[in-house]
Amino acid sequence: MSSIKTLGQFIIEKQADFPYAKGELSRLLRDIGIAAKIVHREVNKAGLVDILGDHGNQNVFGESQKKLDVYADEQFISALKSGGECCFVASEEHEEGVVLVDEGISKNAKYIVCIDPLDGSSNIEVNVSVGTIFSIYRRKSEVGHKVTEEDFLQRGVEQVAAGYIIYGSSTMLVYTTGKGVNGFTLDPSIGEFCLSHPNMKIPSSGKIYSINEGNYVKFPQGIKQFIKYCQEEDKATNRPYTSRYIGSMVADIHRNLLLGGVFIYPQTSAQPNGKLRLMYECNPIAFIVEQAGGKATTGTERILDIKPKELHQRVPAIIGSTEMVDKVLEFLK
Ligand code: P6P
Repeated sequence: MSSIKTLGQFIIEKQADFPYAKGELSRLLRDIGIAAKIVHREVNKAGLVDILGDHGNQNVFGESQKKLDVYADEQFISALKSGGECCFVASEEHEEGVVLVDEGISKNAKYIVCIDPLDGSSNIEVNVSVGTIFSIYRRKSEVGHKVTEEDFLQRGVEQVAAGYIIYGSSTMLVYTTGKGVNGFTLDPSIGEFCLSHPNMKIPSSGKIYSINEGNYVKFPQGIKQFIKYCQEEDKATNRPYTSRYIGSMVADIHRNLLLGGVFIYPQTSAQPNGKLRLMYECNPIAFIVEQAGGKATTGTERILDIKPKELHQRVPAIIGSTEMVDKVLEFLK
């Protein structure tokens, strides 16, 4: 009897955790898994086909869109549309979000998905890991009616599920439905995500700090002091901290989730709210890291408690091992 447990089998098995579940969330998670496999295929041959380079358009932030950004966005939206369980998609690639409920089959859809289809895409052409980040909410307004702002501007604590896919040396899908975190590695030989990291837990401390020190002069004083603290020799073990920064949030978070560490993208004099978006970067990652036993704060409040004001809102982020996040907060006092 094969000991392999696929994502599909796992989702069905865990459906029992939700007594009233009728399979919609399970189907939604499977839809995301399917799109992830398609994006994996293209990311893995990005160097071989004409899918690199600018798409000629710009996204809502005026950032040039890489073709793979647009391709990934199209694949996830099409999978969500055909799956029929999602009524609205808030995507980094769409200023207003994408309404699916008018698309007929999604008229009874209960779920909202916030997604960054290809995060860290500036790394694509230099063959560095990139990722997809997604967050799932239950709609507040009545099924079958127009989607309202209260549907897609919900606090992170309202998430019913969140996850990321990392397209790295292997492709992994990591997700939570609020009952722990599980990781699945894609086995291309059978085209299935297989359970490889059951019940993931982030170490309570670590030696890795991840921050773009190129912005040092613009950091708040407390962040500068934390960086200095890390750079001092660690007297007890004589083992200083290690700076590791990839510039792809999913890759930095995934490494710290496995090894312990803290990821920081603070507010700066140039970006008073930081750079990372609340709805489809910080909230889903915060849900996952908290479920794995870590902590996620802006420096002044728990990320999951923030009441969103707008779809593409940015927030500062200090996310990772609890003892390391607390150390940063000490310097910010
Ligand atoms: P910087 C990628 O563009 C991203 O949104 C995150 O994936 C990453 O952590 C961050 O921006 C990197 O930003 O300013 O350090 O290049």
